[in-house]
Amino acid sequence: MSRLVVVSNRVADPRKPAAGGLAVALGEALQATGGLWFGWSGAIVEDGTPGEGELHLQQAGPVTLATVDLCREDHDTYYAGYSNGVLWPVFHYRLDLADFDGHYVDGYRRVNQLFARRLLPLLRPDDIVWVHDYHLIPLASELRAAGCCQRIGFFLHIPMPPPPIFAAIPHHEWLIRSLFACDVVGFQSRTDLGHFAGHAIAAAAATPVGDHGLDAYGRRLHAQAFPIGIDVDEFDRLGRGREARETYVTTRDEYARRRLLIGVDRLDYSKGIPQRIRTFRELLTRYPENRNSATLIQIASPSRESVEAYADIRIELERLCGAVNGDFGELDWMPVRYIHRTVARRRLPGLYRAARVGVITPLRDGMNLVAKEYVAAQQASDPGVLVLSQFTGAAEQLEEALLVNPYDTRGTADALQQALAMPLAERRARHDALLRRIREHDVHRWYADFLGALDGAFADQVRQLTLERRQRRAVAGA
Ligand code: ADQ
Repeated sequence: MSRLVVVSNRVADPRKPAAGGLAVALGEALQATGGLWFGWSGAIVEDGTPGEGELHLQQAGPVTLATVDLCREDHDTYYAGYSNGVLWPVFHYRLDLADFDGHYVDGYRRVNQLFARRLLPLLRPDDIVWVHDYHLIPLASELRAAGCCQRIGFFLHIPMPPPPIFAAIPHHEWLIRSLFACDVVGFQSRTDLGHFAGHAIAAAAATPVGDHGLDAYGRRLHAQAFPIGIDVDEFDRLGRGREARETYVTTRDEYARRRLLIGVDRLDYSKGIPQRIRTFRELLTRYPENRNSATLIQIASPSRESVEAYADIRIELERLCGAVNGDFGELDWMPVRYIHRTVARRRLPGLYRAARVGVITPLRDGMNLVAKEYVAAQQASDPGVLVLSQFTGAAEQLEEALLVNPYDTRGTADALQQALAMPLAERRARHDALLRRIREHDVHRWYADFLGALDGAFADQVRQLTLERRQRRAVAGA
């Protein structure tokens, strides 16, 4: 049968729990088909040659992990420069933070060519290739140029900006043309899909065909929204585990006299963390009954520290948290607990469950899986309330959350107050509806729908094989 080949900037061993939900879920399809996962090894060779990098092959059970090293010049231009200094800010609508340095794009193209050169000899004729995210937009066209005929899909995990913002990228036409080398292109939301189609029609004279087709550059592309989800059952299992239960009990006991609000993010300017701290300050100012009571735990894991904009946000955040704690804190109450660290995945459900309010307020986010994890971790009998930014992909699905505009400090503070005061019956009704949607659109459905669009027969085989594997695991565990 066909084999799934996943290509992404970084590669994870799907057998390791620390790999996270997406790796575990993709790992399921990879393991079922004896697949291949290809990407950067994470190693930077200081004096290496641009466009060159050693290939490493490693077996992780039935899955082959194939990784390539990058030299310093390629890392700084492809990864830090073009991917995270141009594409990430522009795709999150932040033209002000983009650094359009002309030579970044050369490194970006060079590394995509390197990946195509290293990957092509590993491919079998009936492989299904699934490329992930903004680092690898030109990969399909580089593969085609080198003679690749296999089916290729591409999924964009981050937002697709509106056409006028996208057109500010000097190489926007090349990026769109590259995507037309794929068979299927997937987006997180209908909004993102609309932006892509709008740009393809306006700038590349693409013609819409049927529900999902776009014709341009002599090819037909299937473009569709495939909202990503979480593995609800895996998250349930984590939540019942010892570490999650311990974390829940410790946190609940320590804050027994307080009401907890929680934010969990990578420390990234797109996540709106400084705005969140200002909103929390507004809550304490406008609703003084929360003083000496409401406590915001903000976990922000270190991220992309070699990119300048990320160092700036860290300083801003420390200043803001220090000011709130200085102005409002008491000897026995610190309003904001800011933790600049990654929390072990096994502990996350316990932390979410202990918090009365999940504050997920990015300025812009492709989906945001933390919002879904927060809902999945709640106790159905006494659930917390999700306050969610209207600018996330998740907001298109999670209508029963309290949807907010994170730029509107006052309006968001009012929503936090509403969440803290919400009666049990309303909390239950909202949680019940949210959980149903999260279950319905879980990560299994996401990859099954995407693979189905790419190759229906292959998707059916994967479904059958993963079902059999799950049944075998259940029998072995019983
Ligand atoms: P991210 O921007 O990384 O991903 P998100 O979806 O919020 O964002 O989180 C992904 C995972 O990281 C979640 O499982 C979460 O638990 C974990 N995580 C985040 N912060 C953490 C922390 N401080 N400690 C421990 N774990 C943490 C990109 C896009 C998103 C999109 C995802 C998936 O930017 O919009 O939802 O890909 O497509």
